[in-house]
Amino acid sequence: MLVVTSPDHGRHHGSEIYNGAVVRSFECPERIAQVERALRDIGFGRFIAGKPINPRDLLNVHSRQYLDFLATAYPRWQAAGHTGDAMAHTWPARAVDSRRPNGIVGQLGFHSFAADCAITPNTFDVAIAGASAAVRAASLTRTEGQAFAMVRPPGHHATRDQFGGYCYINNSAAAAQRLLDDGAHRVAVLDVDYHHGNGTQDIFYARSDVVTCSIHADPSGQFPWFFGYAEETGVESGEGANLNLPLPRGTGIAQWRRALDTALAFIDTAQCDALVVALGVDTFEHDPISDFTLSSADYPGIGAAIAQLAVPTAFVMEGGYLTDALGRNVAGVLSGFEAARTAGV
Ligand code: OKP
Ligand code: ZN
Repeated sequence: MLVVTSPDHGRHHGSEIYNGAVVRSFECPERIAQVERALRDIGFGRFIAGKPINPRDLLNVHSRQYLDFLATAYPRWQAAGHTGDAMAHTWPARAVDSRRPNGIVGQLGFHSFAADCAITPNTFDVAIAGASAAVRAASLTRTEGQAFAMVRPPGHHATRDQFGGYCYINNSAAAAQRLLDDGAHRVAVLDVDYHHGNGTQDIFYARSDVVTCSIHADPSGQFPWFFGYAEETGVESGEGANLNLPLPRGTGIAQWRRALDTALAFIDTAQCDALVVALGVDTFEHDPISDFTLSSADYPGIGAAIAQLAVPTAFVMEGGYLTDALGRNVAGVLSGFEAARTAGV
């Protein structure tokens, strides 16, 4: 499988509020270093770097105002006399029609929804490079059949105009849109990360040309708290094109696999001719911020099941925070997928 990299990802490492203190984020450069090591150890894939992205690929999934904000937020933060990472501390909570303030601190709140997502000097460049790799992986599925975008920071929580949950640019959404623009008739995004893919849901919520499906922890007890419930099914022409499969605390592989079967049947029924897998492995039993109980031995079977859809497939890296196991678990999904594909089953 082709592995598309974002070589300078290590230039971004944010901070987050955790147990009442600001700490370095769980979403760290070592994550991708581990994935790369695990893939190289088993001789998996051919590595190529992402290419600079066409701005169109970003404007399809994010507003220009948001992209301009992200691009200038750090210098504006500094110019306003602040130091350290740019972080919001006030949000337009429950105010649907909030005005957009002028000041940098107010705009940080306007364009974000969580205190886990700081902007560092290089955050914008690194987030864009990740999206570039995701879009390139999507394009290459036309000739390759499948590809993996080995990127960070993740993207599935980023909405059209808000960052949060370690995500700034929605890499999986940009990949899905690229597949459409390359000629797919309908694209599915299957989000297997432990957390609900609220950003991807948001971006395509009123559309039927991208079908979104997320298997995740019940948001009544887990981030992103306010999205991810089963009754969120889409609006307007997107009605019925979003499927949320929330699962309880402690979910293990048997229950998780039943949800995957439901997801795959939903995608199959929608007659999608291309697929993006938002690949988080924070469903792992020892993940430090999650509470599902999947084991490393479970991941190859997940990849093999996804291969049954038999459509061009772009895998895009999302979460997974036990760095020591991240590589093994990602390699498990990808090699399970590839083995099933090669066997043609
Ligand atoms: C991103 B992805 C604050 C806790 C907030 C947010 C989790 C984001 C997960 N310290 N944690 O879906 O893996
Ligand atoms: Zn996650």
